[in-house]
Amino acid sequence: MVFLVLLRDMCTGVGGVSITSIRVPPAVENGSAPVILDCEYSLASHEKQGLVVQWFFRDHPVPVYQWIPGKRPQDNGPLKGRLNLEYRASEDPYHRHRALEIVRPSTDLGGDYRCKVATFDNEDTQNAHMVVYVPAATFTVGKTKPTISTVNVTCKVEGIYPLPQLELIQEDGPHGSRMAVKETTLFVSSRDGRYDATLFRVLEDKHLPADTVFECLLSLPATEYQTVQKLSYQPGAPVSDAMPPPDNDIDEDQSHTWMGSGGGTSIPSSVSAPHQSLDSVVSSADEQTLQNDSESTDMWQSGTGRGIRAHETIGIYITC
Ligand SMILES: *[C@@H]1O[C@H](CO)[C@@H](O)[C@H](O)[C@H]1NC(C)=O
Ligand SMILES: *[C@@H]1O[C@H](CO)[C@@H](O)[C@H](O)[C@H]1NC(C)=O
Ligand SMILES: CC(=O)N[C@H]1CO[C@H](CO)[C@@H](O)[C@@H]1O
Repeated sequence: MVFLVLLRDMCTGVGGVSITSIRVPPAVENGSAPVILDCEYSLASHEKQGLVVQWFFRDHPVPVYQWIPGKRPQDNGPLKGRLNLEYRASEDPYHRHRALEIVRPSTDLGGDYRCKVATFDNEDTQNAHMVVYVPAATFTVGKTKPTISTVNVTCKVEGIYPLPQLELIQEDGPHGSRMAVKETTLFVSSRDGRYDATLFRVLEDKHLPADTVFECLLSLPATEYQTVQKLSYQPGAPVSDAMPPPDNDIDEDQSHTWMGSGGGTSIPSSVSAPHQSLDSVVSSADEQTLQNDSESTDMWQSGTGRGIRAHETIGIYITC
């Protein structure tokens, strides 16, 4: 008995102040209602004197918030003027102003937050991340027919923050299999602190089943934000075109030509990593663009004089 009591006393003595939970909303929309970032801790009664609660933001070296019981809380740096300093997380005088209330969260206040609770003898810290996002202003999926036997499927998003993830998915008919379309090309630009992104892939009709549905999946990492746009597509000649669809012989010929020189013209059947970030897509697209020239030249030269159009087509498939 005596031993146990001793042990417990030692533990509270050694452990001291300890953060029991940090509660930060993982994602909030830009300009939304006030949010609370809370930091709960346990405190031994002998530690109450000398308690300091601080919040740090991103890599700012000085705290953006500090509270010492009995004193007024102070805001600082990027949080200056952005907090409701009257907010009370608790009526307990040693816990009262431990939390931040951000009155109007905005994108510049997204990032890592660290709560630090210190007493004369001990301290504890914990981190949490908050994303402040801007939903897409527009998000569309569209198609064009660069040639009679191909389709260019394009996902386009405008005015979103932070960098989104875009994925193109091919669905074979309403209840068919779904797979991520690989070897897509991505362009990203930014204006006014928000991103525009375009993702596309040129596919050959002969590799697509009737009633293909293309799905563009837009999401923001670390948030619940996710939205989908769909497009159905009938492979074959353009509907408005009076010409009959290309017959099978022609298809076969082209297929042989391209397979023979490129060797990789079929749609890959495996599924890409489900949520590749734009960063990695951009960089892999870049690398692949660098590769394409030499490869397509090699491929082209290993073929036997096939004219500009075939060359371009090979280029497209090898590009990514
Ligand atoms: C977030 O909203 C604020 C206004 O509340 C605005 O000034 C800012 O530009 C917005 N951020 C982005 C990235 O659009
Ligand atoms: C496919 O569409 C994208 C986006 O609209 C465009 O940038 C690209 O040039 C198009 N490619 C072809 C071969 O039509
Ligand atoms: C066929 C093709 O897409 N060629 C491009 C390959 O990448 C280079 C850049 O390294 C471009 O200049 C080519 O147009």
